[in-house]
Amino acid sequence: MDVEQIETAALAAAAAAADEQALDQVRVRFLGRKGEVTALLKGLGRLTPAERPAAGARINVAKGRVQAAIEARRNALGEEQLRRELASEAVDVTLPGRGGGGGSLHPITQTLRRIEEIFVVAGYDVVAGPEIEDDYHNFEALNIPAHHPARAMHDTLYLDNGLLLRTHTSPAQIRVMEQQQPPLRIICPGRVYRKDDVDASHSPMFHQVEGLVVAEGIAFADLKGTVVDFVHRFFEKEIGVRFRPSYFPFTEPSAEVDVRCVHCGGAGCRYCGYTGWSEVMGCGMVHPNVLANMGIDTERYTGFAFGFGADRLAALLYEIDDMRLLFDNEIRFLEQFA
Ligand code: 2NL
Repeated sequence: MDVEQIETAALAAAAAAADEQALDQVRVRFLGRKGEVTALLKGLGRLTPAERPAAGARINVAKGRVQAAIEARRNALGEEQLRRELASEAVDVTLPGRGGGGGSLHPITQTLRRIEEIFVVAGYDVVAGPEIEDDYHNFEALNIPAHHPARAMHDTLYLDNGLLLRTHTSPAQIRVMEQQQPPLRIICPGRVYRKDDVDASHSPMFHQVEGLVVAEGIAFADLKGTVVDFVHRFFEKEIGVRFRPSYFPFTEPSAEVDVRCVHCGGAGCRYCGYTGWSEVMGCGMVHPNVLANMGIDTERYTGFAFGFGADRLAALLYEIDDMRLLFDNEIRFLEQFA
């Protein structure tokens, strides 16, 4: 075979190589140690000195063309491979997102916000206080002296340093009265702690909201109107409300407030103990001793106060029959309040 034929065959073979491996075989066949172009170069020795320069030059041109053709094919194969990879890994940025993953507020947080909204619209300030309290603010100032039987109602959690975890949010309201003279109109939501074992209706930590109004001429009628209006706004219906006489050391007179059972509507069921009513809060006229402890003139000012568990209210609103669900953070439960 002459150089022309070998060059033509080599260029055709290089162009036809389907992959790197085939291309390398082409290189070995023509340019390898025993390759066809190499053989032509070796054959130069058999020519006369006169023939040799022209033939050698021609073979070297052919060798250069074959090398260039192989190199060009290698580049083309590489580009094809890159294009295939890019196509297979292509991301369609115009596709809609997978969505989901958005969080939502815990039902207790939603309930607290709902309660705050109702009172803020009515002109109340929302105040907070420390969860670690001293005996004075949690008990003494609230007309609960040491050894008073009412302290037993409170199953207090004490710290080693003599301080305690507040059993209600009243101490935060005491701290406001220490700083501010009447008229006062505040609510105090927050965590409170009791030495209770966990069951369907008890938790050692729960959320309380207390309210306090102190001004001239405040009467029990104001308390009743405020409580009934709040309950109707909270449940978004004119649910039945009743007041029962009760006792708290920090209010006189005192009352407990029941609403018509949300489960049976008053017919009686296991949730309301077959009474048709659910207890939702305690309240009363602020005891004059409490006002006097704060240096408030009890001849001029009177006040009312109330307190309720926000977790209990959330359970009634959402018809949750076991409060443990509110503290377990089971995602399938929480998703229902998204
Ligand atoms: C309940 C009862 C109540 C109060 C809380 C209060 C606060 C001050 C003065 C007087 Cl600073 N009273 N708070 C009054 C009556 C009842 O809570 O059963 N809570 C879960």
